[in-house]
Amino acid sequence: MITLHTWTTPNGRKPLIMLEELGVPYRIVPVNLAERAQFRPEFLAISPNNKIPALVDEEADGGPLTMFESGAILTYLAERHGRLLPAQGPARYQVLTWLHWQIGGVGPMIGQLGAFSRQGDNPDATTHFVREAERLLGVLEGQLSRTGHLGGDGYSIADVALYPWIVAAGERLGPQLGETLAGKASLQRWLKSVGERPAVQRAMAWQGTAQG
Ligand SMILES: N[C@@H](CCC(=O)N[C@@H](CS)C(=O)NCC(=O)O)C(=O)O
Repeated sequence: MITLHTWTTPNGRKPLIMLEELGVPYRIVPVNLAERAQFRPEFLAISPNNKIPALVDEEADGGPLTMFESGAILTYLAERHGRLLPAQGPARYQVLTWLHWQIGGVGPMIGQLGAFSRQGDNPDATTHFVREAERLLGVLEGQLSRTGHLGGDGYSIADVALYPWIVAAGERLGPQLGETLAGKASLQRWLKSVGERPAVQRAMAWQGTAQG
């Protein structure tokens, strides 16, 4: 059985989307960040970087597996179940390229923009992260106008990783990014098509309760 330690944040929803897409049995242990549960010893034993998500697979090939970092978790689940990541060739590395672009760029930059916008006391930092987020959204629009999905023609773990971040940007950063997001036709088409997937809808609806 897979146990996912997670919370209702964009990074936390990525593996939840993936598990719903796969349709495999899993249970959820909520790690309430507002209660600083990420610093409890039992969680740090699984995720020493004190960040969600983390995953434990008791039945992994070769013995029980414990891991953190959303990109590593998505790659593991995709390989284990042979889904949402081409097995080889250029198509595989395209997906991995855009997965890493999300994890190294979109997540941290939009995350920092959110933090500085909430604090509201550092306009230079806010301006810096707005510019960087706008740049990344421009790169994204270019990619999505060439390909149907982030990592190529097919829906993949790159889309799984990106979707909760774009939803969060739209919901929480309207004053900073609303116009930029609304003006990007390919991004809006992609957002609608990924958002219509039943697995995505189930994962995005999770409200932080224990499950399984
Ligand atoms: N690179 C990590 C980032 C994970 C991350 O930033 N998680 C945030 C929530 S979205 C977290 O756990 N923050 C708690 C903390 O920093 O104490 C990943 O992709 O898994």
